[in-house]
Amino acid sequence: MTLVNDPKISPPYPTATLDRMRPDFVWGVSTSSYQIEGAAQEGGRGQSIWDLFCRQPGRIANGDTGDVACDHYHRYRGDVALMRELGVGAYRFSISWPRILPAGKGKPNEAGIEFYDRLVDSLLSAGIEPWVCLYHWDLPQALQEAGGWANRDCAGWFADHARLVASRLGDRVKRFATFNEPSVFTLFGYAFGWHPPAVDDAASHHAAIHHVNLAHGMAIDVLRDYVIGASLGAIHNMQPARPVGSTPEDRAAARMLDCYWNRAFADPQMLGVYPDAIASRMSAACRDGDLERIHRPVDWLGINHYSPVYARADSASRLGFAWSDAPADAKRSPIGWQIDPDAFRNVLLDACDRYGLPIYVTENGAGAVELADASGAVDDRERIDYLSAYIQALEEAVAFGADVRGYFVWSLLDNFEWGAGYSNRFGIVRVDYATQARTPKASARWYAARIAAHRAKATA
Ligand code: IFM
Repeated sequence: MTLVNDPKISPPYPTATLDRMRPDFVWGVSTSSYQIEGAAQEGGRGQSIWDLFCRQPGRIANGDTGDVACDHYHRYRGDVALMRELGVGAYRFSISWPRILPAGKGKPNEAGIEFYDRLVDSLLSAGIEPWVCLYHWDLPQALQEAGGWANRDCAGWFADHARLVASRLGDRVKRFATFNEPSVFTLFGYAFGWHPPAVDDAASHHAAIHHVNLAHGMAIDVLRDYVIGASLGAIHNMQPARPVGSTPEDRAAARMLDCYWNRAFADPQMLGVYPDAIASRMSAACRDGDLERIHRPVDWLGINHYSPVYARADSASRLGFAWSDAPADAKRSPIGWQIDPDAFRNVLLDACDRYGLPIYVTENGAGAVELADASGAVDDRERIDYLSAYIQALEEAVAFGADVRGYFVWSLLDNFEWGAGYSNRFGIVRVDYATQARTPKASARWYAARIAAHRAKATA
């Protein structure tokens, strides 16, 4: 029985009409290496900055680590079969840099590359297009010890990583993204101290931003050279940055958050300039010719979106803003994230106008602290409501002219949710971490039905 024909799909669930979506609209699911692979000490994998960070007391809820995660390294075949049942056309995953280059550079690890070889082959035989992201936050620890993203050399090491991936997978993979959410890992890692390398230093933070941008441009050039028929993009989280209060100071703070969160990467990568408000802060790291090396032609923009972000004024902040929770009266998901599909529609329209590129929504989803029934089933109606409202907003953006060509749910599986460990679940498929059993939730059945409905309309 396929998920779509399962009698447990019990309308009426709210739905978008899907009438406006292109016939070739891509429906997919996303994951990332450290969040699902596990096998942290197997197959010659080197350590990543997250392996060490998770071992620091108090960093991760319940002391969780990605050591085992969803054991996808061993269970990828079953996970691909699940995706096939969902009917997704695409799977976005990331390459663990330390799995294929244990020291970050130098000698490749064949066993690691073979894992991705097998994964790609298994996806292709299931009729699912692999979308590869080169970096989803798990920097090799050896490179961190050499300065990490604060070291300009890291851009070159990343380009070498891109070359290895392109030369080994580029005969079968055509969709590549450079980085996932660079503003998150630079702000959280180099300014707030919430993620590794857990520093708070203005010079390192701005250097990291610039070197990641440089790495993006260099990797795009490598991928173009090595992959025939490549379709290349970059993935940015884009969310409205709002003032939590109505004072001029809060409004100014929100403008600074907007620069760091939404534009510090997308603007130089796609427009060739840093936003005015931070341009002078970037000048120590930015050398002549760098902006041209960063601003390389890409084929699409990946947007990750969940909810608006908020700033408040803080005169002590070197960034010009302090991070804030959403206002108390905001409608929230079970993990406290604001639900505002209109904001999503507007982000898509704004990004389309600003960058003029086809857009793929590379992440969108809802976190929850969920319990399963005795059979492992989860009736995650709130997630269905969230996904439905956001897909509807996407369709509205398309109706207003946004060139949106695909949508990937975050996430296929419950997984390691960074500082929240395994306590926040984002999967449309439940993972029982004690047994590693996978059980599609109601949202998986709903998503499968949406995909099938669109396919039926597109081929009618
Ligand atoms: O789990 C993360 C993912 O790694 C990056 N985007 C947001 C997701 C949910 O927090």
